[in-house]
Amino acid sequence: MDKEETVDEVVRSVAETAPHISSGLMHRREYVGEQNPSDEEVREADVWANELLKEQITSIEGVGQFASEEEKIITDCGEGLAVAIDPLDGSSNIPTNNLIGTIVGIYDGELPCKGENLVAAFYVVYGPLTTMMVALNGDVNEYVIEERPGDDIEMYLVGEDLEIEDDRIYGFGGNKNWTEEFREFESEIAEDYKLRYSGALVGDVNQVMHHGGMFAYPERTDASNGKLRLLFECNPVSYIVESASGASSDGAGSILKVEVEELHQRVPFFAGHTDMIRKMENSL
Ligand code: AHM
Ligand code: MG
Repeated sequence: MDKEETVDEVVRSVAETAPHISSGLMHRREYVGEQNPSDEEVREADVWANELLKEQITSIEGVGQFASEEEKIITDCGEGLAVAIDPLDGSSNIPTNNLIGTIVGIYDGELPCKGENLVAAFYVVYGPLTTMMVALNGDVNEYVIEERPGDDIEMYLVGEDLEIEDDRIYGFGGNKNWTEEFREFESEIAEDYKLRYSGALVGDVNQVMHHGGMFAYPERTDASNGKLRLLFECNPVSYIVESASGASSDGAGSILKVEVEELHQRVPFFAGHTDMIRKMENSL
């Protein structure tokens, strides 16, 4: 299986799994009493979605490595591309039935490696509809995933070659522990833009993809690298945003250029309209 076929197969298999994840949430909303490698409480849904996706992805012939936000170590599964996932992003939104998602990065390189090695990235949003935003070969397309009778799925193209052109909204996380500098930057932004923050990266970035604007989870006074994980969240989202003519940043430059020291490393994260990201880099 060549690289292109492998990427298509990963996209297809996650799309096929998505309706099951969405419908299986109902009985898997509680905490299991364990913590993930980032020391966060895990819900049954996190574990279950990870198992489902891992089984699908590692069985694809052209996939050689699999890593997950929910697993300490990398799984070797043959020769080929490396896939890193956040199986359920925003899982604190599960009890309130707000948005959650799945984030996937497909790297042509040995994990852990830089975002520059990404060859494709996508996320699923489990909302009133299940949608998928796919960045591949410089284009970003959005699909609605619909389950057909008999377990088949259909991917309807609903947005083609998306570009972040507007700058209408902003959503910044971690506000209890912002630095003074970031607080000042936020007050300037708040004068001109409308606040939208959901607590799920996929939901907030999806709004930026549609309405234009900027997402941030910056350094916190109690956590200098913020909260979000480079390999599983920031790299794939940055690849999508940059493919849509937007920009990503760790405060100094593109997230995709950030050196990797460890699999579960966190990084201050900014992504969205290029002018807003440059303004942030000049202000902080
Ligand atoms: P998760 O993958 O464990 O759900 O954590 C990541 C989430 C992101 O989706 C979101 O941007 C952030 O955590 C929200 O954090 P907070 O609850 O501090 O606003
Ligand atoms: Mg996440």
